Amino acid sequence: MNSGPVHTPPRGFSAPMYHTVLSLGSNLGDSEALVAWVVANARQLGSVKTVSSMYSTPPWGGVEQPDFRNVTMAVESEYTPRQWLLWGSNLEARAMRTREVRWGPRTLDVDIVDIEGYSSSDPELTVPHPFAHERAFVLIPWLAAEPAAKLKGQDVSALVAALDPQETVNIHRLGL
Ligand code: A4P
Ligand code: MG
Repeated sequence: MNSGPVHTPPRGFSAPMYHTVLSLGSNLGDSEALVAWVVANARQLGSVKTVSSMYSTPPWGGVEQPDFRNVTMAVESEYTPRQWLLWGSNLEARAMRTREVRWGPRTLDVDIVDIEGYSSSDPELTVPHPFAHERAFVLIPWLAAEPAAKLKGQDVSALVAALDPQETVNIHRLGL
């Protein structure tokens, strides 16, 4: 029986790396600090590839509420899609996130936008995120972070170009 360290994988074995795009949002509490805290948490995992600036975005979805702060970031790690989902919901809980209104105000929202080479229609984890392609608050920061990004085979730059100007005119990049 081998009594060597159990944390070392067998030689030649390597877990798959997932390139995962996450959208972070907040419009309650200290939104900028909360979003920055999530980015810092991901950095601690050593998995952040690229992070957009912070953006101020008008609410999407028809609920009257304050503007959001949004960041889109790309991470690459051995975390599985479910582990990222769990990671995000854990941070949402620590930010005292409550769920009263769908698409309503929140201290923190961590959504999985897309995972390269992976798709799922499970309601618990739908990938790509079903509304990502039409959400300026996701696409504009994503394009800034990853200019060559694609979503469902389409260039994110083309999706941004196709957005209704009324949806984008009040989106502002903050110097953060
Ligand atoms: N779930 C399924 N797929 C995913 C995924 N790809 N990423 C499940 C994350 N979660 C996913 O989410 C409900 C359930 O979705 C979770 O249990 C998870 O297992 P939720 O966050 O509890 O509910 P919600 O956020 O109220 O609904 P939903 O549909 O997730 O809303 P969104 O899509 O998060 O949108 N406007 C601006 N400008 N900026 C924003 O950030 N955010 C929203 C919320 C609305 N308007 C916004 C913004
Ligand atoms: Mg959500």
